[in-house]
Amino acid sequence: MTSFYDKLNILKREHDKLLIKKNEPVSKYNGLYKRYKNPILTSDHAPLHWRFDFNKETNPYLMERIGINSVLNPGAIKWNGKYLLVVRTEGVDRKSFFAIAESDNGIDNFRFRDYPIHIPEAIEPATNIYDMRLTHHEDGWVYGLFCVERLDPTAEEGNLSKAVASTGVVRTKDLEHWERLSDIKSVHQQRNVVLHPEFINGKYALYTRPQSGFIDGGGMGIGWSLVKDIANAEIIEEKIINRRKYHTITELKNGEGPPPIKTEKGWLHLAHGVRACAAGLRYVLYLYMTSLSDPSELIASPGGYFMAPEDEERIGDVSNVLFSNGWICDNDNKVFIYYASSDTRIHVATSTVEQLIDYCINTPEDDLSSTTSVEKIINLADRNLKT
Ligand code: BGC
Ligand code: BMA
Repeated sequence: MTSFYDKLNILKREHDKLLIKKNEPVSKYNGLYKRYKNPILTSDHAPLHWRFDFNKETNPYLMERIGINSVLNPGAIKWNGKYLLVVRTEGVDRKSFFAIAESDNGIDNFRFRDYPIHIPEAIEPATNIYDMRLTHHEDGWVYGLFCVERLDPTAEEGNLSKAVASTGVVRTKDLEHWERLSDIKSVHQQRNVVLHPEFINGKYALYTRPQSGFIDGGGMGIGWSLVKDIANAEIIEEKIINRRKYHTITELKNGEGPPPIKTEKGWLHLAHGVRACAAGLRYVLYLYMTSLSDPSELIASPGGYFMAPEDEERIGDVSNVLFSNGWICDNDNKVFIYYASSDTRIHVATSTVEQLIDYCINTPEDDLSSTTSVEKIINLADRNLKT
């Protein structure tokens, strides 16, 4: 029989092999981005020392004591030359927490730090926290805005699914020590709140997602709100800057992804759109641009999705979902898009600022009918066939 220590050595060897596995782009071409073959992080990447008790006396069968269910929806930032992700890590108990994983090249060899992050609790403790957006703000701090979820205190007895989503805020100067600020106050439910990286008229600017209920709640789309004090932020006025529409990819919900990238042509935004169908909710990623002089003014709105779940991405805990709240733009304008598939694992796709702008400006808009959609194809076919 294999001894405890032999089993432990095999476990560690297999884990090391997984962590150093090389990644490569897939060959399928669309000119917009390159997907990579392997997920960059899965639950198997979680450190063994978070999961197994390595002591033969207390764990004679070398059992996994604490299981990790999934890794998903990371915030992203380039930090000291590394591609750093703040990963939503979910245990088998369905509780999410944050953990940093880093890589030198942004496409493989991601490795979790030794300990997950211990986020200081808010005055009103939460049941679950998830989906952090990292913003390196011009005030010098790195902020993390994340969803804070609690059972709705007004839920009738026995209804254990009625929840309230609000936004928690932390900040750090070193990605090691996190200071918790007040949760953002709002009369609405607020998931997917993102801090804009620059001051606007001396104020902090937030992308919001006002809803009256936890899942649908009829919010009209991605909002924009200015707040004076980020340590005690309150969303008072909201303007909808990216509207949901009937029979589009955003019919049921949409939400800002990571903080937008500043380019010469405007702010480049990555967001998710959701529609409901017989199989459940389908989440896809889309892009849009807003003006440099007024980041709340929409200037480009390419129709349809930019990325949707493909092949094995379609399957997981919450199937048919792509979600992204992290991307990194390098000095040479290469963009690393980090996204999770089906709430289960994390992938990377790469593109460039130039390609993404070209995509935003030259992709036809959604003119909201089959007739207008087919006309665009006929026009393009005409131009290609008659020249
Ligand atoms: C889950 C999230 C999900 C939200 C809305 C939460 O309980 O943790 O992943 O986005 O519900 O479905
Ligand atoms: C949401 C998000 C994500 C998740 C998605 C699909 O509303 O906030 O956490 O990826 O649902 O379950």
